[in-house]
Formats: sequence, C-alpha cells, structure tokens
Amino acid sequence: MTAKNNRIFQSKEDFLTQYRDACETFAGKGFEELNDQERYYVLASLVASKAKNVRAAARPEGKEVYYFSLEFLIGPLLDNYLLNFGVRDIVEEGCNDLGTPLDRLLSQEVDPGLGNGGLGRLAACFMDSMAALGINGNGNGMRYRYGLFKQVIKEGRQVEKMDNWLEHGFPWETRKNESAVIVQFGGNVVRHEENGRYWFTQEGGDLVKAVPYDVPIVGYGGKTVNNLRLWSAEPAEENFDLDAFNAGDYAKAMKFRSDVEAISQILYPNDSGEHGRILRLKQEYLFVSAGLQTILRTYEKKFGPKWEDLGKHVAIHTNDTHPAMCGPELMRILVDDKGVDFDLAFKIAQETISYTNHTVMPEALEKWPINTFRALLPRTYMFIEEIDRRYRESFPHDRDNWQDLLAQTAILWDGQVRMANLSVIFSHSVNGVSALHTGILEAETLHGFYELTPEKFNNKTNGISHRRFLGNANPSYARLISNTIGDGWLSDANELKKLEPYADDASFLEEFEKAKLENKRRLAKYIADTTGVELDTSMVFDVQVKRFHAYKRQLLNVFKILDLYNRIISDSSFQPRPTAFVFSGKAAQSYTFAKEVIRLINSVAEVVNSDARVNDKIRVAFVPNFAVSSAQLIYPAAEISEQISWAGSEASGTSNMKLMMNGAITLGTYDGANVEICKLVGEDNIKIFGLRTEEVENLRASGKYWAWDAYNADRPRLGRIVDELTDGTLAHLSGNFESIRDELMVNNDHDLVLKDFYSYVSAWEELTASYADRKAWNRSAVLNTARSGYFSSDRTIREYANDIWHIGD
Ligand code: RUG
Repeated sequence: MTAKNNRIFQSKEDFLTQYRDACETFAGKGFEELNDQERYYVLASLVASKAKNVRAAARPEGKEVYYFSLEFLIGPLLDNYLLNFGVRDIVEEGCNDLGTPLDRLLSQEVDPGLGNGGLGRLAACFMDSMAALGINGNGNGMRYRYGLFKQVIKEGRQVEKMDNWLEHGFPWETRKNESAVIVQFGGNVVRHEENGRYWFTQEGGDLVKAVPYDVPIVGYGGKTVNNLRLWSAEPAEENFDLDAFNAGDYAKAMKFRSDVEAISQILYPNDSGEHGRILRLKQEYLFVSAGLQTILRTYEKKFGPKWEDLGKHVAIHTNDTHPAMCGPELMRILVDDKGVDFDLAFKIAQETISYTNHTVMPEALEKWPINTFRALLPRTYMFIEEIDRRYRESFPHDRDNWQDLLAQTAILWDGQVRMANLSVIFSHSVNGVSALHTGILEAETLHGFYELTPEKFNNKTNGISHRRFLGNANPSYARLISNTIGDGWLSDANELKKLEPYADDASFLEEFEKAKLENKRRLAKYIADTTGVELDTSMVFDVQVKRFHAYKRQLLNVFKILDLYNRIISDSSFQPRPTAFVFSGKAAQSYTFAKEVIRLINSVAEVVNSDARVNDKIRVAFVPNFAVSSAQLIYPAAEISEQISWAGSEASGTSNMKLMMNGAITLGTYDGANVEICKLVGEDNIKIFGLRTEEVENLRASGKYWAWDAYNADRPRLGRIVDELTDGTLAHLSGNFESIRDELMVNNDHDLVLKDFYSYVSAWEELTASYADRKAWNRSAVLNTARSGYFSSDRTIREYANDIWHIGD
C-alpha cells in the first residue's frame, strides 16, 4: 500500500540513514544501545519532525475550520502516519534489516487518553479526513494529564486505575509557550463610563494560563498536515505561599498551582450523567476561551480588524454541547476586547458557529445551575442573559403554541443554563449524526427550534476513517483488496464498490476467509494473553464493543448467552452454531448499573467457559480496557456485529460502521446508523430484529408494558434467566445480581430487554444457522465491505464542508 506524493523517506537506505542519525539526535545514543521503547520514541519523533516540516512549508489558502471538541480519541499515530506518508513498506523493510520488526516498535505506542467513546473517536476521524481532503482543519481540545481511567478486571468487576498515558512522554506533541493565553475565572464585573460611553471589565478572580500543545495531523498522501491544539492549564503567575512553605504547610503553599492544574488533570466521562461538575465547566470554558482568543489573534494578523468578515474565513464547529460557550464567549471577546457592536457580534457568532448534537438522552444534554455559571464566568454569562432576554422579548406571538415554544427553546429556564439551547441559538447550522437521529431531533428533542427555524437543521450521518480501521487495522484484508481492485480505495472509499463482483468469485471468497481466520487467530492470541480465555477460531466470532450503557443493552446479549447455556444443558438436541462472544468497553466510574453488567458478563464467562457441557458450543470473553489499539484487533476478527440498542436511543453508533467495513454482519435493531447500513447492504446482508422506534414510543406512551407479564408468560425460559441473576447460579465469582434484577422487575425494564428478547434470540439463531453455508456467508460479508464506502468520514467531512462550513463558496 503506498500513498502517492510527499514521501518522507526516498528509499529504505534513506530511511535507515535518517533513523540512525535520529537516534543520536533524539536519544543521544546509537540504535543498538536503545531499548524498544526508545526506538519507538525516536522513530515517532522523526516522523513528527517531518510532519512539522511539511506543515511549515505549505499552508494552502482557504477557509480555516476549527473543530472544538472536549475529546479527540486519536489512538496510536505512528502506523497511520507511515501509511499516510506512503512509507510504511520502506520502514517495515528497514526495521527488519535492523533486526527489530516494525510491529514490535508499534506495540510500544500508548493510546493517548484524550477521549472515551464514539464522540471522541469521531472527532479524530474528522481530523484525519480534513487533512486527507486538503481542508485547513484545526482541532481544539484539552490535553488531559490523565486519561479517563485504565480498566482492569478483578473478580469480574471493573476496577479503575489511573491512566498515566504521558508517563514515557508523547513524541507527537510540541509545547508552544509563546502561544499561551490567559483565561479568567470568577471575580466581579465592573461597569465603567466615560463621555457617555460605557464598557465592562471583569476584575479579580483567578487568572489561568492556557498553554497549547500541538500535535500534527498527517493527511493521506502526506501533502496536508493540520494541527490539533490541546490546552493545558497552569497558573498565570506563580502564586507560591512562601510563609506556608516555611511553616511546613506544603499543601497550602502549592494550593493555587494544584487547583489550577486540576483543570486539565483528568478526562471526565461525558455520558455518565455524573462527574466532577465544576471542574468540567472550567474545562469547557478554558478550551473555548483559549481557542477563540487564538482564532481571533490569527485572523487579525491576516485580515486586520475586519470582524464582520470572520464567518467568511473561519468556521467554528462545536462538537456536542461541551463547547456551547463558544457563542457568548466569542461575543464577549469581540465586544469587550475588539470594540464590536453587540448586534454585529451576535451576527458574527451565528455566521461562524455550527453545532452537532450527539444524543437524545435527556441526562446527557448539559444544564448548569445559573448561580454556579454566573459565579464562575460572570462576564460571559451577561451575554447569555442579554441574548436570552432579547430572545424572549422579540419572540413571535403569531402561533397558538408560542408560550410552549418559548418554554422549550429559551436558554435560561428553571434556574439553569440549557447548553443545547445555547448551542442552537448561537449556531447557523444544527445537525444530527444519522438520518433517524436527526429526525428525532426535529420531531422531539429540539422540536421547538425545528418549528421556528427549520432551515438550520440538517443531517450528517457519521463516518469513520477507513484508512485506519481497514487499512491499518486489517492488513491481510487490506492487502487482498488492494491486490484485487488497486489501492485507490484508500483515497476514495467509494472504490470499495469495485469489490462487488468479487463477492461471487470463489477464489476471492476463499482468500477473504483466510484473512478473517488470520485476524481471528491474532485476536484469540491477544485475548488468551490478556485474559487467559481460550477461544476456538472455528467458532463464529460475535462481537459487542462499545461504552457500557443501559440503552446499548449489553444485558440483552447476556440474556441470549444465558438462554443458550440453559438450553444446551436441558435439551441435548439443541445444537447452536458454536460461537465465541467477545465484549469490550468501559462503564463510567459512577455508573453502577453499567458496572454490574460488566461483572455479570465476567461471571457468565466464568460459568460458561469452565463448563465442559457447553464450552465447545459457547465461549465468552471480556477484553479489558477497550481502546483504539485493542479495537483495531477486534474489528477485523469479528463475524457478527452486535448493534442492539433499543430503537430511538443510539444517535448513530460508529462501531457498526467499522465492523461492517471489516466484513462483519450486523445483528441489530432499526436504530441509529443501522437503518442506513440496512438500506445500503439490503435486508439479505443484515439481520434486523426488535421493536421499531414508533413501536417503542407507542409502547411507552400506552403505559401498557409490564415486565412481570413477560416474566410470567414464560417462567421456564425467560423467567428462569431473570431468576438466575439472584439464585446463586452466577454468584460463584463475586455474588448475585440483585440490582440488575431490580432494574428489570422493579423499574419495569426501561430498556425493553425482556420485550425484545425473543425477537433477538430468534434473529441470532437464524443468522448463525446461515453460517453453515460458508460461501453465502462470505459473500454477504464481502458485500458489507463493498458497500461500506459511504461510511468513510471523508464523505461525512465533504458534506460538512459543503453544507455547513461552506468551504470553497
Ligand atoms: O452515543 C453517541 C453515538 O451514538 C454516536 O455515534 C457518537 C458519535 O456521534 O456519539 C456518541 N455520544 C453521545 N457520545 N457522547 C454523547 C453524549 O454527549
């Protein structure tokens, strides 16, 4: 696989010379004297320095896009950048000559702890695609000293350990002292007046220095290198309490520094519903204010104070509500620091800013108590208050339901700042992340806004970096594809369509199966090494990997496994297709139910894997500490992709796309982007089950669903599984599962696990039965890959660029 243009090494010999020199420059020793970690570090530093040179040499004219996101789950970069610079083969050969296989060096790379799930990974894929497409894309985020947490499993339970991802340094980043900016928290707003003119200043409070660390983002082909800017918080002035220090009170002496540094210390889970709230608000403001100050400084250098044209040259995209303060903060800087008129500042903000919503879950739509907000950000809050006041004052009264619409859409309500409303009011574009999700936003979640300003709304179905998740992650399949249809698919994922005729080519299908087997072996080895669980690679690999959340229904999957377990034991004629169930994902630290489901999976695994009556038919593995690097081993090995959230709950999902692209067949509900996968692959190449969105809504509205009815209707089968949660069957590892039983039977099964159970198990049985016809199965799998080009984030980014950012207008 080679990317054309901008090769950073001209030949293997050139690479070897440069690498050996770099060992002396970066590590002060010869290659032979370095250990693998150091060798990796030097190689990454060398590639990073090349990337920076490319960036310094060429910056195309054109609109600058700033993508504001609290998370960028970038994953390991080295392999991806070698591919993008078109030198992977050269480097691989060179490393072989040195007696250190490239894979060994790649395995030294640590996953940066800069994100926790789909939203953060999407931001990373978008950075990749912007660079690949030659768009001037700039990421703006936080440099967390510690990532979310490292997940280890002890007696089946998730235990959270500190994720010290920066322990060995991060060779890709460059600290930019000269670009630091000051961000102010707290204090009071003071009004000044002179000659009939008045203005405000924020006095006192804490001054924090936001220091940027830049990470190069190398686009495919190596021609465009963009920048990801991550902010770290430091005290603006050294506020060291010498008296306290001399009195031996070191904690007091260092207090200010540690309070400030706490702002960029840790990544909080965004979809848990609970987190260190104030600190999170500080993080949100810090990266917003620092990012905007930088944008305006850069803009002013280039265009002067022509602020009215900002939206022509700059697009600011807000990823979810975390950067919602972009609107009022941009106004604050324009009005207070640049002397722009209030109305014009609002117009500029709206022209420049756009917003993506990623969830319909009410608990994930951020709200902040006004008092907290105002105390922390007094001046920025004044802009929110004034915009909200004007919004109410000028609200059109020409509809019957105007009071209701106002109540839905005002920013301030019930003593709270509603961040989704803030985002919508300050944006010219609002998008959802799949067709179904956008429809729900329009019809329900943001309906008031849709009624008032339908022209703002549009859909941008998510996408994934096919280069990383097929090109890098699945070398055997990627090679087969390139040998068959050429490597044009790496730059244009639509070319995967050229694989369609090969879905009927017996020799291609055989090669596909070989590649899949190789990937299954690779994953089985990883699982054996990390968990001790042995998987038989002749089994179907059935995979559910994602964050743990009730709506994603990992519990439904466990119920299916328990059902298979019970039936295999009680009915000797029951012969399901032998299957290995693979789970991976983290639960938010404070999310007890999700953590209990993880414990349940591990308890079921313990029971099933050690029971000789069943373990030649079913095996269960939980892969700890799901991260981009382990995901890259799991997706290529998967044959079934479990996408089983209740319909109307998952905004889009992206593991569904990654798995499809790697030739796994989706077993899913009609939810999120599954709907679009289904339309693309056709019903013969996907297995859909369960209630549809309207059915879920109607059932909930009717109030007629009773979990106890489902339980009583089939005591021997479904009822038995519920009972097994608490009757000791699964208690061997670490106890029973009362809280899960309560969630089903006391809280009336909010996530409809019992309701969708039969439809799910039947769908699984039908799907796995069809595995016997290997040719037909492989045909379907290959068609999944062939039709997955639409889900490249290159397509998504082109749509953002044309419809939202108006690049090239
Ligand atoms: O849960 C959603 C996924 O459905 C979606 O695919 C992903 C990217 O759009 O974003 C996830 N998400 C939503 N992560 N955090 C949130 C809520 O803030």
